[in-house]
Amino acid sequence: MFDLFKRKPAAKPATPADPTTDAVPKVPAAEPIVPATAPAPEPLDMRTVVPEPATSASEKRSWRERLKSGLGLSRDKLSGALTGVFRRRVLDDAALEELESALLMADVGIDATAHLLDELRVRYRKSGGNADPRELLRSAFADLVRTLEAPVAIGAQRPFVIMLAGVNGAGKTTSIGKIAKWLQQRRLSVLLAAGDTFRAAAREQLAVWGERNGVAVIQQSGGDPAAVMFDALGAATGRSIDVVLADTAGRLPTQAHLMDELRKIKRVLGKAREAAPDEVWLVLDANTGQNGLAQVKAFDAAIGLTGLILTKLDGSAKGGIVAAIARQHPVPLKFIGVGEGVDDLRPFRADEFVEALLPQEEERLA
Ligand SMILES: Nc1nc2c(ncn2[C@@H]2O[C@H](COP(=O)(O)OP(=O)(O)OP(=O)(O)O)[C@@H](O)[C@H]2O)c(=O)[nH]1
Ligand SMILES: [Mg+2]
Repeated sequence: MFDLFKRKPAAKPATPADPTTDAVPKVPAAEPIVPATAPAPEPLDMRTVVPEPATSASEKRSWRERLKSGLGLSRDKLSGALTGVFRRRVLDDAALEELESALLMADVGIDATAHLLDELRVRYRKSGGNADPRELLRSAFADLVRTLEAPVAIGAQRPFVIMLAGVNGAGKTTSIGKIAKWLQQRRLSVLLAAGDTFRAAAREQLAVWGERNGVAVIQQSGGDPAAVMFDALGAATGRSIDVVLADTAGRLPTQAHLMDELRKIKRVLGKAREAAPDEVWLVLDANTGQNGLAQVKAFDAAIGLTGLILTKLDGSAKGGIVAAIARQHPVPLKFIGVGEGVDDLRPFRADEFVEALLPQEEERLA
């Protein structure tokens, strides 16, 4: 179905003398990127949900197991603090107090904690005082974080451009490597744009991922990251690539000049292909906990986020941050990462997540 939307290989688009200026590059009329005979493009808001390849039951189980072990620290912190509540099975004031401190400790945040406690009170009352607090918490938590669930969709535009940003060391480059493989497994061709031009090591790191997956990497030593992006989109168009993953250098939202550079990268992508980038994702390290929320707000204000990737859940007890984001600054959570392996990054599914974070009693005791 993706072939329907592919552009025919076109001549490499003309590159302006200085692609990093804001001059709009001109495509010669004689060499249109989309030939006149090409099928009419689908409306821009048409979204194509990336299909799941046939996965064996054992593969599914293995992801659930990795997710479960990845969320172990967060689960121990949350469930450990709640054993008394769960054992007594009564939601009285003392239980609500215990719940409050457990949720705050697990980085759920003040706002989401208050919301969850309200929900628990209402649901408990509705049940006539019969409901199990553990089940109530599971369902209220799942309902809250489900609001962040959104399928990864590759629209009709080619090349479809996903730009990634985030603070230093959040996991951008490794996530790109993992997502490249994930997309290839779904029969989408991928090209990587090495927008981190500052460090040779950063380019090499992306090149290694490219090599591992047999994916082209467009890079430049030094120079302007926006120029790399422009070249990458030209190359992707010429090669009929489905998806360009654009890596950027890590930066703090307080570094105004670097945030300006990010805006410029985004602008230049839009000049290389109309309305690009199609997605702008922030990569968040789960260890940053509540500070991650500040990052979401700042990057969203600067470049308009369409998605999040939450990495390193395996090394952190702060999985509750997902609830805080859902409550305070919701942005679709596209992928979650629970390890350094290539298969340790998968789309976020609320039910799976809650199952791993707050398992049912029988499973926990198993
Ligand atoms: N345990 C664990 N480690 C991860 C995960 N995701 C990334 N990492 C590790 O985090 C480290 C930093 O990852 P990078 O991908 O280089 O981070 P980056 O955001 O590209 O860093 P800069 O480009 O320097 O800003 C690497 O050692 C990764 O292997 C994860 O989900 N779990
Ligand atoms: Mg990097």
